Amino acid sequence: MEIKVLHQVMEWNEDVSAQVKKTLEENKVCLVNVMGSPGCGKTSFITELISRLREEFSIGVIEGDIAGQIDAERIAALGIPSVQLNTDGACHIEAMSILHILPQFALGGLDLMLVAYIGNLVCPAEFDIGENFRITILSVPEGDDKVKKYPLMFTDTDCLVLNKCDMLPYFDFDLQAVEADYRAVNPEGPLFQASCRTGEGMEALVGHLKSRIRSELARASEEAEAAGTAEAKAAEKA
Ligand SMILES: Nc1nc2c(ncn2[C@@H]2O[C@H](COP(=O)(O)OP(=O)(O)O)[C@@H](O)[C@H]2O)c(=O)[nH]1
Ligand SMILES: [Mg+2]
Repeated sequence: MEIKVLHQVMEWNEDVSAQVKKTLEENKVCLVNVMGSPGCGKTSFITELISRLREEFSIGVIEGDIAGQIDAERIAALGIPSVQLNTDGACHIEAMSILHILPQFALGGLDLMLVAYIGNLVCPAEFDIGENFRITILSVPEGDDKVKKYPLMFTDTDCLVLNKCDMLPYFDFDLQAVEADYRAVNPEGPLFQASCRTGEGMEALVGHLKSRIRSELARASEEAEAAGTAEAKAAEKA
């Protein structure tokens, strides 16, 4: 029996993600999507990033979870504006949800929006939420076979963080195998070993992210300037 494959939702999502991108660009905000399994350390990682990036960037956080507001509370306790997105059972975030949430922030004053995606290794890779770039976190206790089993999460990402490296002595986790599997699906993607618990590896990782965020913000400024010049020219001609 032939099975119909429908693409409508994805197309609709892409259209809305373009609106998210436009809103972010107009406000010169860089959106970073942090993805990974439940418990891999997304919120811990965001907390680490906040403490290491807040001097340079003004930060907002969208915490995606199926239910509850524990994580948004963790972020708000740091004095960072945060919104909890509850998907009420859905395992992915729609770009439309991000578009609705963005006006909750004073976007004009923000540089960086961090999104903690719903904990999941299957769906997140398939949904473009208008992000500038993606980080996938894989933590040591999850096992070293995850890149092989869920390749899309590691293909469609701009950076892989191996978190909880402080746990390496206690698990049979083959770092070299994970790196080889990652290279097979994402030959150019940077890979960082880190621990949100000990801070190990965070400096190199944060250095990489800082320069990536800076270049995204510089590009948004250039594009806004170019759009302003084009508008001024059009007004001159009129
Ligand atoms: N040992 C260790 N535990 C960590 C590390 N990062 C996070 N955790 C712990 O892992 C658990 C889940 O972290 P959380 O940030 O809530 O994960 P999330 O569900 O992906 O947001 C918490 O108990 C954290 O304290 C790490 O690098 N090492
Ligand atoms: Mg969390």
